[in-house]
Amino acid sequence: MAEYQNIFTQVQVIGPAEMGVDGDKDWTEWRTKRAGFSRLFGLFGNAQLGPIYLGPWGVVSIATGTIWFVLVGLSFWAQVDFNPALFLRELFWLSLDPPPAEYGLGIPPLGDGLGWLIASFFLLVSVMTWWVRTYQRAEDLGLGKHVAWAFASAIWLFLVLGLFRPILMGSWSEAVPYGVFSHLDWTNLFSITYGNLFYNPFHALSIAFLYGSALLFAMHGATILAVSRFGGEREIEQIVDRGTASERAALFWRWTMGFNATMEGIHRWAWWFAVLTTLTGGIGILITGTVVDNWYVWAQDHGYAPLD
Ligand code: 07D
Ligand code: 07D
Repeated sequence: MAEYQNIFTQVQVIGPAEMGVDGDKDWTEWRTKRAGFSRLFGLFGNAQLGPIYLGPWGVVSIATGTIWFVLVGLSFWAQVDFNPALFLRELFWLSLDPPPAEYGLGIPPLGDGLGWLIASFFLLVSVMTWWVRTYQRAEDLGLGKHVAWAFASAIWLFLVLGLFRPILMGSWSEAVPYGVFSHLDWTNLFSITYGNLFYNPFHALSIAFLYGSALLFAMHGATILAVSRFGGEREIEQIVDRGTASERAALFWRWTMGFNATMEGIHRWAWWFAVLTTLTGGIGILITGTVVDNWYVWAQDHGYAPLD
């Protein structure tokens, strides 16, 4: 029996599948009936796959997400005249674009943005229903709604980019195209059009939280791995009955930088940094072109870009 287990030595117990708790509602009914095991998955996480809870919202989300994906794919196929070789070669450069500016918020003809509009509707439904799912699964398991609210922050940026800002600007043409490089070109053009996004303080905040998220994730991941030899990855035990692992982890940081987070608090730090990345980002995008037309000029007006 291995005493100290890590990713390579972990004992993968294969027994009868754990089918989860039975609920008083229709939980069991909406869960798939089977579960399998994968040794490979077991190296990275839990070896058991399934059962998965579908439910009405899940089914709607997967169905509309698939429709979005297929519509974008069909448009790509049509753009290469249904030639598989061209499709593969051009995949990253193909794009389903929003309608041109002259249609405003109106309905464009097919081939001139209608496909983008219809696909967007399905993507919107898919993302929103997946959010409902994160909320309801948490509710049914008696959890807090932290995952749902964090996801809502990402959805906020997504909605600003593809729905709120285009509506405020009066044109779907403002929205992001569906394509690998086309959406990067859009991002670049957005920055240039509005006078360099680096001078948008909310972009700066978003970057600070994004970098901060990576730093916190590295610090937390490293700390827990470093004390896992003392059982530190068993977070519940460490919270309820703080043992030597948690104690050492705290001391490590207090000795290196004078301050240490707590076992609970570190997760609040992580949650807020991640949530604030897209929250501040969404604010930055929403006010671009609607409130501020040129961030460089705005920075000059506010004394942090040189007057030429
Ligand atoms: C690792 C979780 C898994 C998710 C993955 C993404 C699709 C899209 C559809 C080809 C971290 C799945 C992708 C389903 C396929 C078609 C039509 C999350 C993980 C693996 N971007 N972006 C990417 C999206 C925006 C920017 C990659 C989506 C803004 C830059 C991927 C959205 C701006 C770079 C992608 C979105 C922007 C990327 C990897 C929506 C400003 C890169 C994403 C819905 C924020 C990177 C070629 C990743 C890249 C990249 C998807 C929005 C900028 C294709 C779904 C408009 C600068 N973006 N993006 O790993 O390699 O995320 O691009 O808002 O350098 Mg983007
Ligand atoms: C996009 C949230 C929505 C996604 C959702 C997911 C699916 C797929 C499929 C699971 C990412 C839906 C998922 C449908 C499911 C499967 C398989 C989150 C999203 C709901 N920037 N920039 C940011 C940096 C420049 C620009 C944020 C750095 C240039 C624009 C971030 C640099 C120009 C926008 C950031 C840099 C420019 C941003 C994104 C450096 C281009 C945005 C945060 C070092 C030349 C976005 C306020 C994020 C934003 C954004 C970083 C440079 C343009 C912090 C580090 C100057 C237009 N930039 N940027 O989490 O919020 O995105 O800006 O140069 O819109 Mg930037």
